[in-house]
Amino acid sequence: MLKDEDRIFTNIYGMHDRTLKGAMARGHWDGTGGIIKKGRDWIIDEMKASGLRGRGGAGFPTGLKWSFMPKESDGRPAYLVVNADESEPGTCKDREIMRHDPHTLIEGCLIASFAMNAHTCYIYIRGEYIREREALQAAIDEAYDAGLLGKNAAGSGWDFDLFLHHGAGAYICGEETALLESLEGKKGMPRMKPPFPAGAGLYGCPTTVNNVESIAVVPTILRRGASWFAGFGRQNNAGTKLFAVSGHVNNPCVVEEAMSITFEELIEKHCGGIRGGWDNLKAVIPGGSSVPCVRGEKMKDAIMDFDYLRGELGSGLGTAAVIVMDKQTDIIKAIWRLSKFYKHESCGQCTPCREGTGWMMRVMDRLVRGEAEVEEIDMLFDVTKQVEGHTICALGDAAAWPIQGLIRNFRDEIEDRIKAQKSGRVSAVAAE
Ligand code: L3W
Ligand code: SF4
Repeated sequence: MLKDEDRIFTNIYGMHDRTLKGAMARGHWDGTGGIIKKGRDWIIDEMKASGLRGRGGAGFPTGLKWSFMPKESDGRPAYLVVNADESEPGTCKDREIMRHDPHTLIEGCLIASFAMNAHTCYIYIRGEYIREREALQAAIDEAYDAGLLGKNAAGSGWDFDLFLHHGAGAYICGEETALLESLEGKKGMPRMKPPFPAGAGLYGCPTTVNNVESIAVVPTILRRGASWFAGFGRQNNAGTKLFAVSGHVNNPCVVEEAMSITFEELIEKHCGGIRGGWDNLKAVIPGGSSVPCVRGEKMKDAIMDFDYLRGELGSGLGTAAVIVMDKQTDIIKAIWRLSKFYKHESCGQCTPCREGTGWMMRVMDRLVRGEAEVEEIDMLFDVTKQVEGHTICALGDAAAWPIQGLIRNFRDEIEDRIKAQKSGRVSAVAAE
């Protein structure tokens, strides 16, 4: 279990003073100007050596991403944009950072922006996060008043402005290019990539979009050293990580742990065990709603990191939003609900996603009630394959993968329900 002194987020439960005074007492903003004076190359090299992989779902190496930004200005301004549009079902970790530990994020914005030659950073925060934006704005105001932001920020010699922008409630604006469109005042519709934002992002200028957690861990990594951070987890899966555990555990929580902790340890140490005991575990979605579910019996010894969950279990760490479902769960209905979500949130600009999400949801709707033919299960799987990889952004994949996970892992349950319906034995759960 991670020791308290190795936790980056020292106020994740809001037990301490979140103001600048409290943050400084907990070690934030300590020597920030000095870190910046070590220079861009040093910062980016340290971030690469730390092994930090993006915490927003894709796990792309953060230092490498920063290195894509132009080293010298070509006349266009560069931007850092922080993706605080946390909307992935099950995901509620960035919320805790912003409302209880906002200075970790603000300090990270300054250092990361400097490393990428950006004098301006925007934090795009989910519209529904009203308390979080109040906390964050108050912290930004305090930082300006203390000279930590603005001209010669934190005595670094770097002029830096930080703006908080409120989203308006669309999940798709969490996709990085849709977010940039929205920030520019347009409809939040994803752009084709390439070009990646590092080449042409906000207002056509070099831009890096990073998740809140990815930026908030930067100051501590640079203060304590890349090798300290790289010492947690396994090779290629380094660091500490916020896990947001929800569903049928005795104590749902957000907790910072070492990457590569086993699922069993995570649940037993922090969540009070599975409701009804381990024999009652049915399924887990280990990384937010976009990754496939895994059968409970495969999860107990699972290593909670990018490579194990994808490589060994065909799922993913995603945002580390761990959704636990016990045997009382109607798993078909749970995945149907996700299908409905993705259909609702599709921006509609590409046909496989616009049409496919509706199509998949309607078949799922019938599967929940058992009112389908067994052959339709394969047909539905086929449709998910037509959507996957054929769309502009990852929402199409995100809609397809949960259904693929359901069919791979719980086909027997779907078939049983269809057979029960045909023989007039439909279960009370399914008929609700
Ligand atoms: C320059 C290249 N940049 C990649 C950059 C790219 C992006 C990052 C990762 O989706 C996933 C999605 C969700 N030159 C580059 C390059 N980049 N190649 O690296 O890119 P990518 O395409 O792998 O992923 P993405 O489009 O950022 C994120 C999944 O995460 N997810 C989480 C969703 C989370 C939320 C939330 O609420 N926080 O919505 C969960 O699984 O489905 O697959 O910056 O530009 N050659
Ligand atoms: Fe829009 Fe869906 Fe296409 Fe993404 S995949 S651009 S959400 S229609």
